[in-house]
Amino acid sequence: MTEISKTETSKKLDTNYKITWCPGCPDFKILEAAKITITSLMNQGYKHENFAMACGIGCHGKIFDYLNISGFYGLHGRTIPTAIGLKLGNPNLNVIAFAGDGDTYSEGMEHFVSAGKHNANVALFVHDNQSFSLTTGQPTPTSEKGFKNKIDVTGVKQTNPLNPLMLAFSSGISFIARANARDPQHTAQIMEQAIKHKGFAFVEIIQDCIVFNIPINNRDKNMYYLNKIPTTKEESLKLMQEYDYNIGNGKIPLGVFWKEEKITLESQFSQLQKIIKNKVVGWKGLKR
Ligand SMILES: Cc1ncc(C[n+]2csc(CCOP(=O)(O)OP(=O)(O)O)c2C)c(N)n1
Repeated sequence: MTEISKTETSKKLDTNYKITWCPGCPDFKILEAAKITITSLMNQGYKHENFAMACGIGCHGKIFDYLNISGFYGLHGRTIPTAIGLKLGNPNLNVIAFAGDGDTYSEGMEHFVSAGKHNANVALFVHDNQSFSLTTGQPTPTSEKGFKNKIDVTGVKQTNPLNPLMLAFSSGISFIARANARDPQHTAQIMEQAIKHKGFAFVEIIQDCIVFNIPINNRDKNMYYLNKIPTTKEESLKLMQEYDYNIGNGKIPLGVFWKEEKITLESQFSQLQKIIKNKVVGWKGLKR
């Protein structure tokens, strides 16, 4: 992927909606990374009209208004099945799901776990700010131990936060990666690999919440980049466990932790093969 600056992203991806994220929120950076990724793919021949997104409800979900691709602004917790539905509706689409950590690991947990089993060719980008931010900062499964918030003023009582990478691995998800929202160029590189992966690709994006989860902000000094994809399960699992989602505990590796080829969901439906073969895009050509 050649580096594309913020100002070089395709104007086709812009919208006129007023952005209502808090000034300084890393959601701006995730939007920037998504625009860089799609511009890069369009430069490689991918068509603008072939991209589609599904978004959850939450601060992250507002990206639906700011990124000009088709899609479905769905329900909180149902981002993954909505994305899979889009893919099965037309398997020629490059389907991206933008979800929150509350959305994915709390109310939508069962869909996340099933995603690995079905392996639809969809890329899931989770904006993980370790809190339910739109609803003013209640704890999610990845919130750090002792996280103080409005409903738990003395801090969350738990052993440890959920490690979503480990859950993805045990659910059989075929592409597992982590990125830092504050580094949109690296995030875009990971997003591009996720979209190109043939199967369900999960990218956990570490994100600050500058209003409701102050202690998690700016963990860059603990982060480092993996220079290759681990080839053994043991190596992958070891790297996934380096960071336990408690602030200040250990190094935070970024990059691709796991990648394997598996049969995809859409390739197993005989009804979809004609659409795939004829490279149909748009509703007209979808008549079966
Ligand atoms: C079915 C359903 N359950 C709950 C809600 C309430 N709700 C809306 S946004 C939100 C929090 C979103 O948190 P997260 O997914 O982590 O996204 P963030 O706002 O942090 O980006 C919740 C609980 C809802 N709108 N719909």
